[in-house]
Amino acid sequence: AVRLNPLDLYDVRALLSDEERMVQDSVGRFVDERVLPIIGDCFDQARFPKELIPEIAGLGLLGATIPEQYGGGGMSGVSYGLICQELERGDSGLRSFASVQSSLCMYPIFAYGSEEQKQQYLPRMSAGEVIGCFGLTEPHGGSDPANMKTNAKKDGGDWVINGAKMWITNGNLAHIAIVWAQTEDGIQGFVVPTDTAGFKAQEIHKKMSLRASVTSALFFDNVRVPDSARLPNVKGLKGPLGCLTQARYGITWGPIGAAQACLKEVLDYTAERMLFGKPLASNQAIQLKMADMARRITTAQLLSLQLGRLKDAGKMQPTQVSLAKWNNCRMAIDIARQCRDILGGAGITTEHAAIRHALNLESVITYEGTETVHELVVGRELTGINAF
Ligand code: TGC
Ligand code: FAD
Repeated sequence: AVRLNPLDLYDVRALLSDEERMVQDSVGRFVDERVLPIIGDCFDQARFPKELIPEIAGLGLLGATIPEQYGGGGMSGVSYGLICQELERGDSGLRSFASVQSSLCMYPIFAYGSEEQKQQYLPRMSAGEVIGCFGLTEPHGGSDPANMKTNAKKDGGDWVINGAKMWITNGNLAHIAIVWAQTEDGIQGFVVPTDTAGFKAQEIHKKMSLRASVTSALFFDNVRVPDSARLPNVKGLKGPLGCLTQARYGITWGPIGAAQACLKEVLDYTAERMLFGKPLASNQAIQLKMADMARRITTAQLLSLQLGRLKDAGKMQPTQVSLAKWNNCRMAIDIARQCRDILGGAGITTEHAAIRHALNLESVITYEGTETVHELVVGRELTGINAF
């Protein structure tokens, strides 16, 4: 009989185009050769591996779906998903870096920006020369971004921004921040260079999750920007929520990679580990757990692939993204925790990947809409009743 790939039992790879397979392979090689050897130490040291940015950019992973005329990769949504999956097989922090740069910073400039803004920023962001961060969440409650306190007031031809943002990925790395602020005309977005007077980024320490990623608080004290910094083509909460849909789509793929890394690790480990005179893998209780992991990974792969096909056909709906974000994050965190358990004591250090993935996924299941937020989005779709 044909031996199936334990990490792809349904041969989802056969459903990909040649280009999509090539993208997956090139990112996969990069992760195997350049990320896996260092990432455990980066996590221990709470260090984002900045030195990899030029290679990540060189592989075309920043702004992969942005048209080539702006320096992007012009790739399909499915290719972007595979990039997220492979990067997160390495570490959720690395995928977060790429998600924020591509979906939360380049996307709004592309979708809502002026022609000048697109030309000024997108090619250099794709080259990794300009790094962005995305400021939506505020300290008093991220799930309800409509209750935004950060404001921008018109002053002559300028805007003056005051307020604060919390939990901002790439905050202390970024050259520009996409800042969402309340104005007389509703919520609007601004491209704020981080060296503008009155802008301050303060790194958040003591994190037990996403340690190989930079997370910051942002403060705006009379930050003055010209009107040309405003994203002119969107007003209202649908601006930032539209970016979240793009990023959440990628995040449905990422945790598949994390879960695959964990399953692979325990398949190898339990084949070698001898207990009660036989390999741990021959134990029914262990096989049941690993079979269940393969079932859940397979389901998640098919969910994300169909979501990607809908996206590429221009038919993807936010509720469909919510369902997959919820399912796939829950799948991966459960698997990572179980794998940690199967590794026994060896599972508690970063010599093995499971605990690092499990801890990272605590952030992934919370950011970009908590699990509860996504459940309630699906509930609202089913019932027509808004339960928030
Ligand atoms: P509602 O007032 O009904 O809608 C406002 C307008 O937005 C439109 N809309 C969307 N558009 C695009 N994509 C979506 N997902 C959309 N959801 C809603 C909507 O049609 C409406 O448009 P219009 O023209 O009628 O004005 O708002 P709502 O009731 O849908 O929203 C409620 C809720 C709770 C779902 C929303 O506030 C929410 O999603 N909260 C969670 C906030 C969140 O996810 N924050 C994430 C911050 S960024 C981050 O975490 C980055 S992590 C780093 C990394 O990615 O690695
Ligand atoms: P809260 O909104 O206070 O939620 C607290 C709890 O209440 C949660 O369990 C939630 O599910 C629950 N809850 C909320 N509303 C309801 C309800 N109606 N019914 C029932 N339960 C409810 N944000 C950015 O803007 N940019 C970034 O780059 C970014 N990066 C991040 C990186 C990391 C590592 C982390 C941890 C967060 C990041 N975030 C970012 C913020 C993230 O999006 C928020 O943490 C998230 O949206 C939740 O907001 P909160 O933390 O304020 O929790």
